[in-house]
Amino acid sequence: MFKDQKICFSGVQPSGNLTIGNYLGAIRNFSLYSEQYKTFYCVVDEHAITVRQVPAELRRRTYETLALYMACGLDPEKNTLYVQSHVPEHAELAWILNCYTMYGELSRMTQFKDKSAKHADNINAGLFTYPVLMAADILLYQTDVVPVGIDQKQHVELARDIANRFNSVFPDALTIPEPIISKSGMKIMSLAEPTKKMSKSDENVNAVVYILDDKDTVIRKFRRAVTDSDTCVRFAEGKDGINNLMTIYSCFTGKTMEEIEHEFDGKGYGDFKLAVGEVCADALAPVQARYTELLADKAGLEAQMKRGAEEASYYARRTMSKIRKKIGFVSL
Ligand code: ATP
Ligand code: LTN
Repeated sequence: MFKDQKICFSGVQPSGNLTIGNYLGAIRNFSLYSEQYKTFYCVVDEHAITVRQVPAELRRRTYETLALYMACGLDPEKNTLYVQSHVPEHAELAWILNCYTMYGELSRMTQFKDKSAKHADNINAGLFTYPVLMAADILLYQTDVVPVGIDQKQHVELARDIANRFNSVFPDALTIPEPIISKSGMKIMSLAEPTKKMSKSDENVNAVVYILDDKDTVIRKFRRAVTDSDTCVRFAEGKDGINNLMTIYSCFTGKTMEEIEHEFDGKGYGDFKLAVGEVCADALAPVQARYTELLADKAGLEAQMKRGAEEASYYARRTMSKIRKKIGFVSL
């Protein structure tokens, strides 16, 4: 292995407006790793085209996602921030790993099952092999840790299986990555159907709080959040709506569930929902201000994309030249 430092890799798709699920489950935690690891945070535009995208929107969201990375506190001096399609080795390694991934393994992926139900008119091969591209993203950098939300754990485990299989044929080719799942496998749920993940591609905009929602919108969405007919704020089995709001409140304030129960003792759901809306809106305000500044400077974002791609390419080329040799491709 060629490494003198530990590597951390993660990615977010520019497939929609980012939600507080993406923020709390993933992006907010990314900056925690930049001291201890060499960090790569990628805008995975090649993943996004597994479902139909409008080209102009995909392009716009790619800039926006990069700007949001930076607005959420990722310093480009300390983290490699770049766009997947600018480093063609991702797609190249994905092809190779396709030949070391089994049909049965891919058929078991729950995201594939969900997405193929949702896009029944377009179950393309890319949607099916999506986890192989994700494995390539990770393995290309000889990654040690992958911070993701719990919904992606299965994909990181598949990346480990693929890497182990590849290494059993070509010893020491790839580092075996570990997933890092934030705070007790935290998963932020939809405000309308709290048994479903909050997802940026949800058609019901009231089910989702976007990082860029203004204060009135955030407060209104939380006010309308589906709860239960009980009146007391407590974390308990079957109270999915309240449990979700308590999780969100806890993430933004750092308070434990017991502290929250105590704080809202004797108060109703209305007061609690307003408090959740306020802490959320207040936490998002500085991110939004910074985002607006960054997005206004398109040339600055492009310069960052370029620099990030150059940094990432250096590592990507090292892995690919090693892999090409091991496999038996002729090098010139
Ligand atoms: P889509 O709705 O397009 O499938 P998504 O909202 O799930 O997308 P991704 O780009 O696939 O977002 O995910 C980016 C990161 O955010 C991943 O690490 C994922 O685990 C995390 N994430 C997404 N939604 C949530 C959520 N509701 N709670 C916690 N983490 C989440
Ligand atoms: N599949 C992920 C996004 C993603 C990713 C990655 C995450 C693509 N490549 C590599 C971590 C590491 C998703 O849908 N959230």
